[in-house]
Amino acid sequence: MRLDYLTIFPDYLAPLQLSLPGKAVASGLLDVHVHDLRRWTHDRHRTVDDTPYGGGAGMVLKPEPFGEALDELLGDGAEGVTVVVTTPSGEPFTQELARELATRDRLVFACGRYEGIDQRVLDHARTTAEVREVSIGDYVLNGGEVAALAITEAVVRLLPGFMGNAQSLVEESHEGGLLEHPVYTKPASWRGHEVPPVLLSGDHGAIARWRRDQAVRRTVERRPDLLPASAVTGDWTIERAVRADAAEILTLQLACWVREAIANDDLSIPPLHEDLETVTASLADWDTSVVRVGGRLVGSVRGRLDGDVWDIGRLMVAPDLRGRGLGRLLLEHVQAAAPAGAATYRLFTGKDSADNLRMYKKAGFRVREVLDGRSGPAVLTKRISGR
Ligand code: 6GU
Repeated sequence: MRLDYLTIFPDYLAPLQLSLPGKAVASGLLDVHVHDLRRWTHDRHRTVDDTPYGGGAGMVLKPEPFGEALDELLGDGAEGVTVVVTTPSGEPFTQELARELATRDRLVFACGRYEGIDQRVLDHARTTAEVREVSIGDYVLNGGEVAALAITEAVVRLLPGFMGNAQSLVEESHEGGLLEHPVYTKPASWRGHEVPPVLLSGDHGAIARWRRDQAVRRTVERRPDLLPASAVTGDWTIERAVRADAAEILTLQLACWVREAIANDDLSIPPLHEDLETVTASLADWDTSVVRVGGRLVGSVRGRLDGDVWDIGRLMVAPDLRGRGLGRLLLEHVQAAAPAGAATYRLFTGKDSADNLRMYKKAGFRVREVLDGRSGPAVLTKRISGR
């Protein structure tokens, strides 16, 4: 892959010669060219900027130097070339965009400075090449050079032959849609802090479940925006229930448990017989969460500690939104909410509620017993990993 950088601070890009990209250059995988934008100026002062039309603070990078530079670098044929313009007003740089850019033959980075580059430079470049205006996050840097370095590193490490270990690429944060689980190495005990025992157990299944659990926990806590928003259409929120939610919870509960009653041929199940007062009172006893999509309450779940057991109950999803991962999301959410004292998750469902049983088993729950009564109910439990 060929990489070109247009900048007024070429020295800023010196790190490209170091470490991993440096090695890739040495091996011929990368062909790196850093260009001083002032090479394409023609005046004595080598001017690259001017005041903005329409007024305002700061300076704008003039069109002529960038225009001539891109003419020279792109030529006529810009097939397989993407011009990456680094700017805080660009589209967000993500792992997905890194993967896309890694497929290109050549990237030309135009590093912005000041208030930005005259827009006509980008409009004109779009007539011959793909142009992507890209931002690396919601903060403002003085210039796009550091952003160009960050983008370069994320892209180049995806090139075939660049990383020794392809599996380590797959396991990393963002490739699986979740943040990465915490990692540990020897010694097993350090300054009174222990490595979670499950990692020393040699039980690969238990280790995989624990890691997945930790990844979900971290994601719920730090990056709820990464959780499967695609599961539902439109904006959704998951929040702790308040008293004002009780009426909607009751309505949803009735809608959901009629189906349960039919599946299990049992009209006696408690959720069908509660009134508003009971539901309102339960909000004080349980840690209840509700999901809203476009303002509508479409799902709920609750958890409560009983000794060292985290009891999970009333997991419900509006009938018209089933099958979109909302139930799974709620289940992950309520598990992540278990307090430190909890060692086991426990929940109940009808012994003939096939969909529920399937989801719970997939999430690592196992049926412990089936209680007396027409609908079962089945008691499912799951050990909380690492405890
Ligand atoms: Cl790409 N450039 C600048 N100047 N600031 C930024 C950025 C880029 N991404 C986030 N902040």
